[in-house]
Amino acid sequence: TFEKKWWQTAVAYQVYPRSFQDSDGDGIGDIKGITSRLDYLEKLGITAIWLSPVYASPMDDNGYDISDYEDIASIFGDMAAMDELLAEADKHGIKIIMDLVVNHTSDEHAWFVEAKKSKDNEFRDYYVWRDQPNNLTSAFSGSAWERDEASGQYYLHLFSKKQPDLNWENEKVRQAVYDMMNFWIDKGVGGFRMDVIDLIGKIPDDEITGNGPKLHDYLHEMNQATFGDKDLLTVGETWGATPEIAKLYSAPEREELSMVFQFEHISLSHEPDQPKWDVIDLDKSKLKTIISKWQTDLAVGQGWNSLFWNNHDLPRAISIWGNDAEHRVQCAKAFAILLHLMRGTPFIYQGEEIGMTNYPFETIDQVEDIESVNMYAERLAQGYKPEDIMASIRAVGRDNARTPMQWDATDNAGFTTGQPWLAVNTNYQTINAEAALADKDSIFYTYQKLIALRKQNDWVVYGDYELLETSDDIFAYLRHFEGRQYLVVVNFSDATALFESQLTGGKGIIANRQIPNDLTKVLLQPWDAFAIEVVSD
Ligand code: TEU
Repeated sequence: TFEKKWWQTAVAYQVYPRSFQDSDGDGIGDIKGITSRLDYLEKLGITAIWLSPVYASPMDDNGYDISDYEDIASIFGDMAAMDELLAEADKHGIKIIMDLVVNHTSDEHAWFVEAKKSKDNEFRDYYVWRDQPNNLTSAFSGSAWERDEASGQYYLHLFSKKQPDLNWENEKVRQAVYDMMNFWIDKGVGGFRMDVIDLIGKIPDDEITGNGPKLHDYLHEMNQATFGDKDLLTVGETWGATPEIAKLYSAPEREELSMVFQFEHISLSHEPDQPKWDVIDLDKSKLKTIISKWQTDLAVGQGWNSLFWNNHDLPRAISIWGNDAEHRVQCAKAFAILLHLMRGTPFIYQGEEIGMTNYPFETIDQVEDIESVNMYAERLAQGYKPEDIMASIRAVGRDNARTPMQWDATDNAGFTTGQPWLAVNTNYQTINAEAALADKDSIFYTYQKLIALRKQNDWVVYGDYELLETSDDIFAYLRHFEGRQYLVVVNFSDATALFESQLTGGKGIIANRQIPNDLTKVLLQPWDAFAIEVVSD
């Protein structure tokens, strides 16, 4: 027995504010722009928005470097606009999940400005200072330690130099974070997405960053001090989670988080322990094994899964693993059907629902992302050829996901009347929301239907999962719920494929081409996908 939660039936949609909708012509998306698109999101059917950071920030990492957690970046609007977004979203039945970035602050945050003043400043110990650096490296290239001229000491930054790491061992830091969370809870937010939360228990001297010994103590303490008695969705970003670790976060009796984002499937784009930039072909059989392991290991009542293909740090999934050219529409629907009929809370990244694609970056001056820009300089210095570095950025650079949302076929895809901060993908005249809404067979309506299916059917939310043995190109699974069975079959390839079974089909559920009459032999065209109730014998 288990308690049903609203966030188990929810479907969330990630908004990257900078690239969603500009309302004032400065070329940068903003909060009023988001509010103006709530009708669109309600039509899609989503019930929560994960809002990437909108807080005050010098924007070294597009807002993941926060200088004031209780203020809004002026390029995005102000607190009145934020309050309006919360109120309007509520009217549309949509909860706002705030991005909680508390592994680090901006170096322009008042705490760090104080901390830098002297070794005995009362905020000094809010951050991590050492007399000597060790071998820890930054996710954005180079050492994770930066020398502070005034004191001669080094501060830790696991991300950019402008993102000093907070010292979670300091109880005052933890209390300040909890107070800030309660400020937002009091405003009526629906929950938090917790940025790199698995790093807060780091032991820098032992070069331990992820999954430190006190991590779960801190999260339980946070839960009790903030959202524990509220019905909020909390999702931790945990690059280092295994299913066992995910249970520590999400088992209800542990009182930590609702769920985590795990990246085991995503990390198949490169060899383990190799840089993400050295991209390898997808091993489809591993993809099935990994996804299936997460589906079965996080049983209902013992933990909870999130489900996603895309976010603002990743390439567009159909571009890296699917087909974003001649089979783009069929492929985007196949990815959607495959993921949205699994157990867990799905997260859609803006533009995914219309099949947006990677951007054909050719030169580094077209790229804004600090991770890509720093990697480019580092690899150039190491002797890599510019064209090889650009090939990596084209494949997996973060700006692929950050090009402006394509709303219509007018200038700048309807994103802005000004000069967009990052180029609009040239395919916007065919790939845009207006065109999708006008075509009843569009990717948008496949997502709309999948979201509705989840709202209406407990088997989608809670059913057990069983992978079926097939050829590598086919991804097929059964869901079992209250004596009924549901079959999902996807041809995860550019070629035709044969699905064979001894099952007898019943009522069709969804398909991107057609529901087969006979499940004994089904010839699937590239990226065909269908779901059908199975008549048990
Ligand atoms: O990302 C965490 C993180 O580790 C990323 O740097 C990730 O490794 C990389 O993008 C994939 O190659 C989170 C945020 O989602 C990201 O946007 C921030 O830049 C980062 O934290 C720092 O806050």
